[in-house]
Amino acid sequence: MAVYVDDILCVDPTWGIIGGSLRTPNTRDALAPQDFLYTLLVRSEAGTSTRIIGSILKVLDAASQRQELIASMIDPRVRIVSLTVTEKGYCHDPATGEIDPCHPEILHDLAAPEEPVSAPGLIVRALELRRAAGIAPFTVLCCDNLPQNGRTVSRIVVGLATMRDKALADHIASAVSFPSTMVDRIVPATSEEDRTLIRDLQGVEDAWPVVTEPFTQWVIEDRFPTGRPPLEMVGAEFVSDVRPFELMKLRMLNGSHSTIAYLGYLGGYAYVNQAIEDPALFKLVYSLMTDEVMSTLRQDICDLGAYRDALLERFRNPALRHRTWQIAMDGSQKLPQRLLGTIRDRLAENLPISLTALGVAAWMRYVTGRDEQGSEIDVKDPLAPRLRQISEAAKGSPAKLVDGFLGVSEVFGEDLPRNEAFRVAIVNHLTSLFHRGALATARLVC
Ligand code: CS2
Repeated sequence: MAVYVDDILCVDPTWGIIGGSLRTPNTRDALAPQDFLYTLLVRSEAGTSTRIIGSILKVLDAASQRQELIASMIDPRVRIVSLTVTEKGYCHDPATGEIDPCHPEILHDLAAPEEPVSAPGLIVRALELRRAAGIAPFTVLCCDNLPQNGRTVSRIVVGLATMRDKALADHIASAVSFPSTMVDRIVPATSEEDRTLIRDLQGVEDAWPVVTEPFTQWVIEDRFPTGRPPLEMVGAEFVSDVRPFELMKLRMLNGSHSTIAYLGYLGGYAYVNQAIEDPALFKLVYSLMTDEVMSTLRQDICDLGAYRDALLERFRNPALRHRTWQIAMDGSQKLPQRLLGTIRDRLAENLPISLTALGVAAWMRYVTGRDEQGSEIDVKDPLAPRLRQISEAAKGSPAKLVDGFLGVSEVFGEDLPRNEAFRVAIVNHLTSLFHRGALATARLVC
């Protein structure tokens, strides 16, 4: 978004971004001394280009600058509040898309609505204050990898407001726009090597450069009642229904990404571009998209074969050091939209699910927290403690592990655990992953 808005500044300098960090002050502390400017490094086999991004006016740390952040959110000049808080930032049940009323941050925000700590809590509070002051609401623009992300966030925000004040909830439901979007650009987490590269290339210290790929795609529902930047002038696509684009991206790119991440990490590959060079993993991901995912998508929005081939090229990008461990994070929040949606659609048609089921089994193998050499895996996931308990209770039995994990309804819902074809496929793959390992299993399946 910062790049798109930076591009717009040439034609319309009245726009800008105020960032809000909910988790840590690190980005603010890094960018404040450099006027919130940062270097964008666009890297591929063809080389590296750099540019300075100047669209961020400031970044506020929610923990220590909460009231300043809320004050910014109720400023009438602020027309859009966008969200890139990752799948786990919505305090919701990934299987149903509904708010989790027992989430610690939701419990906090219900008890202290004027000091919200969650993204939904901040949005409800700001909309409440705008309503009280007679200021038109902002548009809420979700840019995270959630299914029907605008509608999902609308249900979460209205759900929280309903638990506080029915009239406020009705106001939000009727007056606030939550357009859906599909955002696609691979952006590995910034590393020390990136900072060193800037120093070598530009001779400057940049505390938080951002490395990415040349490819970018942003598809947005055009529902901005209080205005928006002319993003179509800088490459964004406005459509009436994002859903087909979102399904294609979440299931083709992100479903493959998660499968590569778990099998690649377990197979000893630290980076995506290394894993995709493994013939077995390349063939597996190619077949997963071709033989299982593509049949669940609308065939008319683009040449899906060409889209698949372009994705594989993007995964191969040797200039991006995208860690399999980074993508493997938060799998409990990602699996439903990345792999389980495809599986449900195919089970409904009595179609094979072997390849997508392997992605799910690889996640289960990964979250046991032990790799194939017996070393500990640093599993980052909001449900990690619970997943660890299930793993310990299973005492190494693949069937017990599967039954334990399938019981996590936030991930698998109520239907999949009852589907015997799904369960058997997962048990067989997980047994193979334990006995043969990830790469041998990938070779066997394809
Ligand atoms: C990745 C995504 O970390 C992950 O889960 O799969 O961040 C992916 O890089 C983006 O969705 C690409 O658009």
